[in-house]
Amino acid sequence: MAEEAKVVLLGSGFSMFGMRAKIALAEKGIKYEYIEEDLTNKSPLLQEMNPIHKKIPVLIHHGRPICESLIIVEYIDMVWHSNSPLLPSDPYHKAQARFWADFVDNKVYHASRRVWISKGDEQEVAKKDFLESLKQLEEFLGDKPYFGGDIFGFVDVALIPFYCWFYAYETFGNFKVEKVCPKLISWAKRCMQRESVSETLADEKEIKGTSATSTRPRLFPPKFIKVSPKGKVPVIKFHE
Ligand SMILES: N[C@@H](CCC(=O)N[C@@H](CS)C(=O)NCC(=O)O)C(=O)O
Repeated sequence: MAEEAKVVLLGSGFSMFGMRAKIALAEKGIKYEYIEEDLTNKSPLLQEMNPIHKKIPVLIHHGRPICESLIIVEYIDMVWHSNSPLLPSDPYHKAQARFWADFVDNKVYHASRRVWISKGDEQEVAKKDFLESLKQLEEFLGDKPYFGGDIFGFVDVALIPFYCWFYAYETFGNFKVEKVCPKLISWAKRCMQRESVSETLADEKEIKGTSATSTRPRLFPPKFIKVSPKGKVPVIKFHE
């Protein structure tokens, strides 16, 4: 592979956003170099490639950076469009998929983070918001196998990384997603049958373990910066 044509992904630990990019690359069968970032000591490469937000994931293709996980997934889908399409070609269905992926970021993620970092009454409100957002997604899913219909696609990629975080949210918030959203859990188990997903998602107990103590608000403490033994990525580098 010519140096400039190389595909490189900057990711970190248990990031659900990084997992989205990994799943999309795996769905397309793209070989890439994975670089694990220490977010407590960001590399010059990350700062150069994402000078605005300095966040992972960043996809580097032909030496050029693409930032923001949903934009990365869409880029991967456009560049490698001949196999496993993730976004529908129909403009209305495409707009709908983008709407729900945005909903995952703006509703599910924010509520889940509040479940994670808060306590008491604040956590009760966060739990309610989190479950309500999942319920709305479950209603959109309906009886379809995947959010877009019969084919695993964009909204599935956007949401499924959160599944490995459910156990931690449930433990800290003392609730069960399955009780409220059984169809959503069946959908998640269906997604887990795909190698792209099962090989990417982190171990739920390991995720919960990162937060058992006062480190909870720090999602990615240095000692947990490692590559999951399940992660089958072509090249792994660690920054010193
Ligand atoms: N909206 C961004 C969110 C990315 C994000 O929050 N990344 C976190 C890791 S999960 C990060 O890099 N945090 C470092 C920081 O905030 O300094 C996306 O979808 O890519």
